[in-house]
Amino acid sequence: MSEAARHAPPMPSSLEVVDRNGGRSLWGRDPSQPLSINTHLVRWVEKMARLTRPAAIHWVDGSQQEYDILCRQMVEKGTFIKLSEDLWPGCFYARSDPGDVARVENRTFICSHSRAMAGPNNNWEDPYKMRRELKELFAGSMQGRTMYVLPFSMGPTGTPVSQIGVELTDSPYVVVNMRIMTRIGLPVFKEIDKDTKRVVPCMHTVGVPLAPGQKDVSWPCNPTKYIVHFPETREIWSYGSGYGGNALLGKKCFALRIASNLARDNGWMAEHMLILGVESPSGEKTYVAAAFPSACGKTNLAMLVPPDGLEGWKVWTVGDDIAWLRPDSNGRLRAINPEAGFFGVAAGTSEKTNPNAMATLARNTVFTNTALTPEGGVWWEGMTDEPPAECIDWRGERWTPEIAKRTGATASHPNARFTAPASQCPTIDPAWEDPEGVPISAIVFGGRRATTMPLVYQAFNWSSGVYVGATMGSETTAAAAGAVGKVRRDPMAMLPFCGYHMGDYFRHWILMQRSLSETPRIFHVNWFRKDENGQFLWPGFRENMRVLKWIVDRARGRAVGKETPIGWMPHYEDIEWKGLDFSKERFDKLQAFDRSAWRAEVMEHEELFFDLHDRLPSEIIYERELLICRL
Ligand code: O2Y
Ligand code: MN
Repeated sequence: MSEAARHAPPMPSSLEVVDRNGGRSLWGRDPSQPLSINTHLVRWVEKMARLTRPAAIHWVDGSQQEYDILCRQMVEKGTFIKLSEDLWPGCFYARSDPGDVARVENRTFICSHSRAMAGPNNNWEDPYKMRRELKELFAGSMQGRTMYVLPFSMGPTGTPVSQIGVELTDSPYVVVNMRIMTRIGLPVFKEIDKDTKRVVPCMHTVGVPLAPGQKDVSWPCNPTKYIVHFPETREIWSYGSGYGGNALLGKKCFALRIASNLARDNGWMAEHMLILGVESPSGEKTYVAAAFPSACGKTNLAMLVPPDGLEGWKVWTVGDDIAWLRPDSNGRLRAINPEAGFFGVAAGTSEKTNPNAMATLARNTVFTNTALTPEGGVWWEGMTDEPPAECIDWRGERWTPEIAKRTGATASHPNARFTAPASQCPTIDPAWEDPEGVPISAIVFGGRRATTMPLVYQAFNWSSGVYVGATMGSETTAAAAGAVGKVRRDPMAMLPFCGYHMGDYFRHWILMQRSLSETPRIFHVNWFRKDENGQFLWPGFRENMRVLKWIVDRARGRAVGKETPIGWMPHYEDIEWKGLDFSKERFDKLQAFDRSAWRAEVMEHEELFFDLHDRLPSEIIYERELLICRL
């Protein structure tokens, strides 16, 4: 227990707690009064308040009025800066602590009963030992702060597909961001009161208790961080960070790590995938789910604008990061996006690369760790061709292009983010909140590969497709010193997010076929293949629509392909080239199947499977053998 917590006065019961920022008059109600009649919830809140000893408890109703007051309070405290209402209506800017800028994978734990269940892909700790550690850390951790009781629904509230959590957090930044990213407040309490669904308890503290009279900082956080999941009891405990996936517990912690466990046990899938709908000129809609590791343009693909030459085609956005997929009563795989907002990477987002994202984030958005312009706007690298003459960088220092040239400092942090409502996306699919989900015809895996991987190929069948996903990899960029060009395996882009043993996860994928009357077709794409001079062979961005069209046509059984040892590939004439001058010679380079490179590739797969060997499904081993034979 911290020194400050040891000397804190005894915690009053929740009913005695008053809101010191104005109480009833400010909020139009007494926020310390429980908004749920669920006694389990009320008792848990009381128990956690006794542990963390907050100065006040605030039950979150999720209203616009409450959101506005929290934002105003954060402006007063210096956590938020209100952006120019003329330029960025309804938008706020936050600058994090420089030591709290991204997910902390080495501090992320899966505390299943046995180490084997977490697998070599996760950091494991004995759950009893971890609980003792967490109890110590959380004791008195919210002293001097308000504990927000934040109910949230992943998936549309009150629908059979949704999952409910309650996050107890001492961060108003988390409450405001979660209101954009998930569905929160009174309708969720109503669901909890029905007592029909198990609620996932999520504990979160920034880990900076305030002694009486102690002045707060604008971004409190603790250098010690713990992001802990208990898969069997479906609990999340997060300590020390206020940033992104570490603190917005509905996202990676719940919707992927805990949900992957729920999904395995209940016959569905929780995946790190975007979902998009491709509409043909005749109005036919085909939905595709796609998994890519970070920095491969997932948000851009989800919001793609078809290029000149493909007039009449349209891409609709269902989600940009997470998909929950389940078979319907006819055995068709359907997907929902469990989120309600985008927590997108700012860097590189522009009118050119993603006009739909720019329109989405133009209002009612929270920007974190971008640069702040003198006009009260935001800027980030890649947003415009010309940088601003000067601005304040993400560390709060004066920044000019000259300073950047001299010192190499970027104005925004590479992981700077926008938190924006999905409903504001111009291409949001009319069915994006349909609890039935959208029918998935194709699943796409992809990575960043300079060599070996063609632009696109289709796996032969479900189990060979699972092998393609299981072995997918991406090259590390120059940002990772000493490791440039090294292929890092990231099965299904789930390595940091699978809440159990990766071998069991592959088995779950293989077994899902049994619940499907027709499996989605599985593809692999690579937008990043380079020629012998190190130049990208494919223009990417909007032109990716040409590849999507072939995928859709294949999934609908009407496009031709040629058989190769790795799968089906398009001929030159199978791709729609209208509006793009792209030679057959260049296409052949892009699609080239290099037998010796593939032999080396398949040898590298062995590395991935080495750690997983005792729980690898036999189908994966057979698929590898078959691939080797074909090579
Ligand atoms: O917590 C962070 O630093 C962001 S991580 C993130 C955010 C949105 C979507 N995907 C990711 C990711 O790491 O895959
Ligand atoms: Mn992601």
